[in-house]
This record gives sequence, structure tokens and C-alpha cells, in this order.
Amino acid sequence: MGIDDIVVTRTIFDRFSREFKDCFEVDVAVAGGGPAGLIAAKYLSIAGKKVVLFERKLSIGGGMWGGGMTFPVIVVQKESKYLLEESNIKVTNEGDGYYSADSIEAITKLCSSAIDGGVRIFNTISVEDVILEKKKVNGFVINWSAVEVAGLHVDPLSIRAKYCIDATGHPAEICNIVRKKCGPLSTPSGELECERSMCADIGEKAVVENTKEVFPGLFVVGMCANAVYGSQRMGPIFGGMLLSGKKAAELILKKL
Ligand code: 48F
Repeated sequence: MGIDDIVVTRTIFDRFSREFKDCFEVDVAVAGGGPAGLIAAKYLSIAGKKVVLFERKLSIGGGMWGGGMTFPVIVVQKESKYLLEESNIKVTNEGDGYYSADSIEAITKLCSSAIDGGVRIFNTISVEDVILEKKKVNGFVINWSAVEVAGLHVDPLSIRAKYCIDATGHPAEICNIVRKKCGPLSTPSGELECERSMCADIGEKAVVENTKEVFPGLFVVGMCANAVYGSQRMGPIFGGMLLSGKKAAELILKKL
């Protein structure tokens, strides 16, 4: 029997519709599929919560693919290496408390273990706004990244979530939108503070401390947390990103 092109088309459209419809109302929605967003999503999902993650780009993984300056290697510290090992990622002891991993292995396996844990990931979709109900962020407003890139005037769609996570990294996109449209953030000034220059020692500790509810219903993780609270960047050491994602999952689980 030959292959019917229309059956292929129908299969793709029907399956996408089923899966997309299933995510109209979820426990947690995540904007951004870098390491922090993937870890947060994974641990929420394996705790039994319904989690959807939207990633603007075709590829999931954010800034982890390129390791440091495209050398495909990442560094993590002792206290965070278990989060790589729980996703079956091989970790090498480099001495003095430093551990290394292949960045391509790390990001593909983090993504794969998030999916195995039950996270529904949609790529090529951007979060462009939030649903604000009773002064709480209650979901995301989404659109095709292609619409955004082409600058087309096309209205978005919405999904409802009990809690949302801004995992958009350095630009802290969702927090920027919330600050402009919804009100002050839980930073000392109420504004987005400015990300500080590199200091891995301070940045790595700060990213875990800064992982919190920045506005009712909205949590920050990963580099976004340091961008919002005005802390240092840390370059290709990723332990803080992983611990931040894990902490966000734990904080949200307490609230759900
Ligand atoms: O930048 P990214 O990897 O953030 P992260 O998880 O990790 C930061 C590190 O990669 C690195 C670092 C560590 O030492 O400093 O930079 O905090 O991943 C953010 C992802 O969010 C996507 C973006 O394409 C990237 O994959 N993203 C950004 N804005 C949106 C978005 C949006 N509005 N909607 C959907 N995805």
C-alpha cells in the first residue's frame, strides 16, 4: 500500500490539536526551554502536576548548547551534579569541587528526561503576554514565533495556569511585560534591576536565592532571576541554573 500524503497531513494536524487542547488549562506553564525551565518543568511534572513549556526557538535548550564560547562543555559544582546524573548525564570529576559534562549530552538529556517525566513541550511558540485575573498571573498569552518574527498583526491565543514561570533567561521577558502592564515586582524597587557583570562566585549563589515568586502567580528561575533582582551573571557554570529550577519546582509544589 502506498503512502497517502493526506493521511500524513491529517495525522499531524489531529495529534497536534489533541495535545494542544490538552494544555489549555494546566497546573504550571513555563516560558523558555533553557536548563532552568526544563529542570523546573521536569520536577513539577514527575510530582504529578500538569506542566506545559513554550519555547520560542525551533531547538529546546537555550544557552546550554554552546557550553563556553562554543566549546561544548559545561561546568557544575558538587552540590548540583546530582541533577545532571538524575537525567543520566555523564559527569567527570575535574578535582577541587569542579565537575564537567558534555553540553550537547547535557541539554539533549535534560530535554528528554523532562519529556519522559510528562512535560508537554511546544517549540516555535512565544509567550507574548500574561493573563491577569484578580491581580494574579493566571496564564500565558501565546503566539507562533513565526508571526512574531514576521511582524504580522495576528491576535494571540491564551492558556490558563495556576502558576507561571519566567525562564526566559537574560532578557526576563515575562517580568518585563508584567512590570509594564500589571504592577510592581517583589524586587526592592518594584522595578527590574539591572543584571550585573560576571562573577560566578556571587552569581551562582544569588540565582538560587533569587528564585522566588516575583509577582502573584509568577515565579522566576535561572538567569532571569538574577536579571530581575540585579545579580551577577556567571557564564558557563550551570549548577545554579539547575538548583534554581529545582527550587522553583519545590516552591510551587508547596502552593499547589
Ligand atoms: O537563556 P536560557 O538558557 O536561560 P536559563 O535556563 O539558562 C541561562 C544559561 O543558558 C546561561 C547562563 C548560565 O550560566 O547564564 O545564559 O536561565 O534559556 C531561555 C530560553 O527561553 C526562550 C529562549 O529562546 C531560550 O531558549 N525564550 C525567551 N523568551 C521567550 C522564550 C518567550 N517570550 N517565549 C518563549 N520562549
